[in-house]
Amino acid sequence: TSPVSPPSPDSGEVNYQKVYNQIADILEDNDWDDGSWGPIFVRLAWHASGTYDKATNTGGSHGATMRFAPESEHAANAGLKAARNKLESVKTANPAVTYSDLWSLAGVVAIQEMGGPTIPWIPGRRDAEAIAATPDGRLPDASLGANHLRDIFYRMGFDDREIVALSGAHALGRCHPSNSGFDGPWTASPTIVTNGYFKELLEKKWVEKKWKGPKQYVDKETGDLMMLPTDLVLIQDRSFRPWVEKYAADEKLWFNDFANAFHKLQELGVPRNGSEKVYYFKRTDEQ
Ligand code: DDH
Repeated sequence: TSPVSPPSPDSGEVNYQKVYNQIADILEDNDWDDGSWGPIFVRLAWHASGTYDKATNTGGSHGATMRFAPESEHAANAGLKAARNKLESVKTANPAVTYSDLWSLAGVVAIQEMGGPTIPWIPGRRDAEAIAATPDGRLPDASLGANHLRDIFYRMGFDDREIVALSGAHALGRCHPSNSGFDGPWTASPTIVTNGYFKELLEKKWVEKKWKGPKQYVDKETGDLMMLPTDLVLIQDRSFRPWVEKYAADEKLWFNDFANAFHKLQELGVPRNGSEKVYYFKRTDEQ
């Protein structure tokens, strides 16, 4: 039997728009990074869900097993403890909301509040014990190439178009030497969801950064922006590149594809029967 119990039917007792608003309220607390917890909340939701393997139906956002070692100690998850801790106040205020729903919802809140598309969201994830954690190595390694990207994302059930669409999340946030070894933001507006990642990929000249750290690229002109080796793969690979071009030219198309792919990512491995209520949250500035 699975160590993850099936979800309870949504009893309607939790007002998820209220929980959304509570997460939105803490997004710009303190002086986190570029002034927002948004990017790291998106990364938490992604790393909690991106462990999914469709062949064995293991991993995924159901379980929130990143609460426990060894998953919390996996190199890919370095730095995410800050995001998990930051969300504790919302968990305390809403004990009926599972960690796995909370982390997933926090990613949705962050994307919407930072100006991104509406992400349809469904509650009902159950938390699991450490035994349900997946082995290390299921998340992508930034130093590798196109084959690796396909191995990782096809394993979850994504295609090339969805790989490129999801990668556009790197418009947000930055790399931290203390977490990943890499350094710098991908765009000049790291707390706003835009198609800027695709534009920068195509428009800037990317040169290898001269430093002692891991191999990464910086824009030749200013040296202020960065790309990982896996980011550059998207303009080098014949099948990925047309999607980079389309998304750079058409932000609406990217918003649409990103919303679908991020929703799909959040649903991977979550048992559903099709009767669940789908939430479309209002942004705080629309209420
Ligand atoms: Fe990413 N990402 N990511 N990423 N990611 C990092 C930061 C952020 C890779 C590596 C890194 C996605 C795909 C990939 C975000 C969202 C998403 C960092 C830096 C590395 C390294 C971490 C640090 O130093 O703090 C690689 C490799 C891939 C890939 O091969 C495809 C996807 C699919 C998403 C998504 O959300 C859908 C976000 C947001 C950040 C910024 C975090 C922050 O603290 O800022």
